[in-house]
Amino acid sequence: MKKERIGDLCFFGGKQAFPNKLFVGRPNIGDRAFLHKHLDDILNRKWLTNDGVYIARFEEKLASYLGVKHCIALCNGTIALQIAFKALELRGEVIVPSFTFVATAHALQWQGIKPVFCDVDPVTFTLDPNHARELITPQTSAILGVHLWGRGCDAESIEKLARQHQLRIVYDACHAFACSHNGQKIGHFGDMEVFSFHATKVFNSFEGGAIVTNNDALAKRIRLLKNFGFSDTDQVSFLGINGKMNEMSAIMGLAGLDSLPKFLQANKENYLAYKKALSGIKGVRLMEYDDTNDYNYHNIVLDVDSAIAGVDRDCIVDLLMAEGVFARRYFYPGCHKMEPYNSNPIYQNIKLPVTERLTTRLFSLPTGTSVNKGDIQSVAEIIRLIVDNSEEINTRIHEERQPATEQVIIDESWVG
Ligand code: T4K
Repeated sequence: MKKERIGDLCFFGGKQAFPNKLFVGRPNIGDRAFLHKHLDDILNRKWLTNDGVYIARFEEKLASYLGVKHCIALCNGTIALQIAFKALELRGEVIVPSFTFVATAHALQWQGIKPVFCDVDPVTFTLDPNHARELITPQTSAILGVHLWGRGCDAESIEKLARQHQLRIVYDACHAFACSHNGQKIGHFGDMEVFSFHATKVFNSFEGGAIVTNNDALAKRIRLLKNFGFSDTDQVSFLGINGKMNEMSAIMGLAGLDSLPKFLQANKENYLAYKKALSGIKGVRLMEYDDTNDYNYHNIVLDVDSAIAGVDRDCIVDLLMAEGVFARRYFYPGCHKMEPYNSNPIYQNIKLPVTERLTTRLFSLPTGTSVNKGDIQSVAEIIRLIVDNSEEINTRIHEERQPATEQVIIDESWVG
């Protein structure tokens, strides 16, 4: 049923639009017959992890898809980042955007490396090389860029800066599988790039990740690092960890990779459907992808200018949540405002104006193979209704406002 007046909104007593809920990050799942067949094979052969045949096949397929020399499959993106830092022997300080998922910063901190938070470019939302330049100190060992939501960092300026100061470069490419930058596939930039194949990514291996590099020596070191440092049976060469992917994850990854064209197509169609359905809503702008590169369109990110829309981002998110649309305020409030950074005196006076502006304005909407065009139309209609009636909504919300986000989260009907 189309919602036409404020009273139709669930927050104000109307019927919920999506009783079955719509989630950001709903997994895209590949061919089930393939999965079942190969799961049986894994069980029959009784080889479950530790460089099994499916892991090797997954790595080969990934390397070939990306056109990189080496791909090492790992248990998740966070451990992959940490292994990347260890392989490069990073220490001291690493420059990293605050506007990212907290795993990017935590992976540094977990290794005793100080994340030095950098602002982002207001257009691409990726690390601002000019600000990065100001943050370089004698302790800086690397720049860690994030290809946020699949849009590539300014790799050319970062490369130049790193060369001038003899810094290593790592890219967190967890959002950027199947994307390109200046005509080059993501995966080829910096010393190495790190992907995530978490359930919420464009394709997944349940949990999983990979490091890709064109550097032979680094690849060799990463392979040792992910397996406790074993260089031979009973022979440990240095401090390693258990970062291995397992066979079950590898077949999930293989199934996802085979279905990737289908996932990319669904995402692109959803993006275009959102674009059409949201057009003309004042103060609400869909994040753009230019035509010159490949994107996975896996993130539907909206920017709310409250001065024009008449309502703020949080109001729209609360009203959508009440409708069963689990929109997310990625990446609020920014890593520097999260623990352990926020209360650490060394982070007290940092100024990241672009990051701080974006964290109050952006939010993500559901997409992927679980979302259909009718869903998109309904979500956009709800947003349009909110903005068209912003004045009255603001008045009523102040009277009726409950913490809607919390209410919905503790409502367990959506779990399972
Ligand atoms: N770098 C960047 C830039 C990243 O974005 C990430 C991860 C990493 C590094 C680290 O990579 P991994 O170590 O995770 O491989 C989720 C994911 O857990 C996380 O992987 C992802 N980024 C991040 C952006 O999103 P949360 O805290 O938002 O997760 P959660 O549990 O709230 O779920 C997100 C949404 O997905 C919900 O709407 C529910 C839905 N969902 C989730 C799962 C797991 C499903 O529908 N089904 C599922 O199975 O972090």
